[in-house]
Amino acid sequence: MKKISQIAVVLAVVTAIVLAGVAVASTQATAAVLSSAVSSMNDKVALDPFISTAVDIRKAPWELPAPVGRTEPQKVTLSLETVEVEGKLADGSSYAYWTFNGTVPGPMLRVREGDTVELHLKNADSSKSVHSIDLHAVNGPGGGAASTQVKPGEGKFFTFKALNPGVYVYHCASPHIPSHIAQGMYGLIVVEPKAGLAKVDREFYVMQGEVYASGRPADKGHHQFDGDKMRDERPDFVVFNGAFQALTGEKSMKAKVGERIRLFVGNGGPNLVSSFHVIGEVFDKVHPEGATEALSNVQTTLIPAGGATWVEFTVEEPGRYMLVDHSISRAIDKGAVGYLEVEGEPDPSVFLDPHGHPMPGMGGH
Ligand SMILES: [Cu+2]
Repeated sequence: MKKISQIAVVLAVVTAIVLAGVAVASTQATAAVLSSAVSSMNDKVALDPFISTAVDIRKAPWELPAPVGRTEPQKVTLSLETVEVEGKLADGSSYAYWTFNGTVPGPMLRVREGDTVELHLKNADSSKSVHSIDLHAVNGPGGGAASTQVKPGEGKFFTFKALNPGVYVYHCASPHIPSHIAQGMYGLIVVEPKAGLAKVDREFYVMQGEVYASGRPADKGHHQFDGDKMRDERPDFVVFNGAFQALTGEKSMKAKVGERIRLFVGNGGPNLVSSFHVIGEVFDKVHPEGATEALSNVQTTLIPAGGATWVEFTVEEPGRYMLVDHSISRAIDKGAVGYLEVEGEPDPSVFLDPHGHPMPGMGGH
C-alpha cells in the first residue's frame, strides 16, 4: 500500500508539473498574441518627410452658395478646375490630394429645378492625370463623364437640364475611378425645387470620405496613397471635408440657440456607408438619400457611398455638438468628427446639468 501511495504522489507531482508547464506555455502564448497585437497597433509606418509647403485643402463648411431665390428657370454657367495639390492630412502629415478647385470637397454647386446648366471643366496645367466629372444630377450618359475627360491644361464643357430636385454627389470618373475619388475628387450639387427650400438661419456643407493613406493618424510625415488598403476597404482615415478632424478648431461650425440649421451632407466614399449622427441632437427633418419626401425625428441616417442627404434641426441649448459617423471608431480613431459650437442662453427646462460639465473635445486642428 505504501508503494502504491508513493507512486500516486509521484504521479500527482508529475501531473502538477506538466499542467503548470502547459499553463505557463499557454500564458506565454496569450501574452505573445496580445503583445503582437499591441505592437502591430503601435508599429510606426516609415513615411517620407512632411511636405512643409502642404496647403489647407479643408473646405470650410460655411462656404456654400446662397439659396437660388428665382421663380423661373434660366441658363446657368458653372466652371470647375481640377487641381492636384500637396495638402495637410493631419497635424504634421501631408498627402497628395486630387481636387476640384483645390479643396475637399470641391465647391457646392446650386441651381434650380428646370435650369439648363453649361458645365465647364478645366484641368490645371500642373496636373499629371486626366480628370473628368460625373454629376449624379445629370440625366445622360456617364453623368457627363464621357464628355469631360480632360488632359492637363485642357478644358471641355457639356450642357444638361436639371430635371430632378435634390442633393447629388459629383465626382471624378477617370480611370482608375476609385483612386481619383479616394484622393479627394468629389462634391455636391443641390438642385432646388421650383418653390425653393424652406428658409433656415444657417446652412453648412459637409462631405465624408475615406483616405487610404500609407500611415495611421499618429504617424507623422508624408503619406502615400495605398491601393491595397483601398481594395480591402480598410482605411485608417475616415474624414469630413478632407482631413483628420477637419471640422474642429477654426473650421468648427457656429450657431446660436434657437436657430434653425440645415446640413447638406454627402458621402464621396469611395467605399463606406456613413451612419451620420449629431451627438446631442435629433434631426427634426431628414431627406433620406436626398429624397424629396422627409422623415421626422431621426437620430442617425445612412448616407451611401455616392449618396447625399439634407437634415434640419433647431438648436435648443448652448454647447458643443459633434458630427460623427456613428460607426464610431471612424469618428474617435479615424477622424470623422466635426464640431457645431452653439452660443446662447440655456433653457433648464430642456436640459439641466447641475455641475455644468463642458463637452470634451477631440484635440486635432
Ligand atoms: Cu480625376
